[in-house]
Amino acid sequence: LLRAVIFDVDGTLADTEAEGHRVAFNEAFKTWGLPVYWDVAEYGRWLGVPGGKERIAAYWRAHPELPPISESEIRALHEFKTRLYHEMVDQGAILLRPGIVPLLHSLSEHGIRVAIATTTARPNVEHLLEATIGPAGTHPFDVIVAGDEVPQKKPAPDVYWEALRQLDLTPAEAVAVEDSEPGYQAAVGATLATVVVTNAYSEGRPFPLACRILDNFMNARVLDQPDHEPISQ
Ligand code: XBP
Ligand code: MG
Repeated sequence: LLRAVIFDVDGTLADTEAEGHRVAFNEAFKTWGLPVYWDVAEYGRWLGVPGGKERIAAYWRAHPELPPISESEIRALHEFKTRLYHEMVDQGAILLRPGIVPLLHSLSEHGIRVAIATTTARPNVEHLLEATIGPAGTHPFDVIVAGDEVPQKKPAPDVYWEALRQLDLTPAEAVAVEDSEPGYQAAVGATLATVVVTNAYSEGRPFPLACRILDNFMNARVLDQPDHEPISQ
């Protein structure tokens, strides 16, 4: 029986990347006098590296001509980027994807719990939920697990295993909702039935093990079928 739906955040609950994280990274690079600018297409290529600090490190490794950057500088740069991202989110620059709020209501009407398994840091999720749903305590998510709280970020399945542990459920009792290749790999790796809801970055990519591929949440609703296809268009 389906007992919970575990959502990814970036790209799934909200389109946070192109006009959110990307803009904050670029602003941070500029403020620090670093000669790096990620346009939408370039950023899309680096989204294959999940995790902001990991993404910066991978980019620097691929560009030896850049001034060297230490691990502690990456941490500080990323903290600065995170503050800029929070300001953007707090100002209402990022909205939930259309259809998410009715879907959350529909799940709760069916007694299905909702959780979050994300690569990004917990405060990013809290700022986003506060700006879009309401102050702490008003959002419906029972369990939130963030990337820095598990040994390995996506595409490793750790964040999904930890969400299941905190929900006290088996993989057969939950469904994951993801938007990207690393997220899909993490969810499938945790043996979860996985619905992929694509966005501009993942549209048209193959997700052979997904139980459903949608391109938006507009007509997503709960079917609560035992065959693991609870969300349908
Ligand atoms: C999201 C990410 C994150 C964000 C930036 O992946 O990979 O790194 O791009 O957030 P997913 P941070 O949607 O699979 O969770 O800078 O906080 O890492
Ligand atoms: Mg995502």
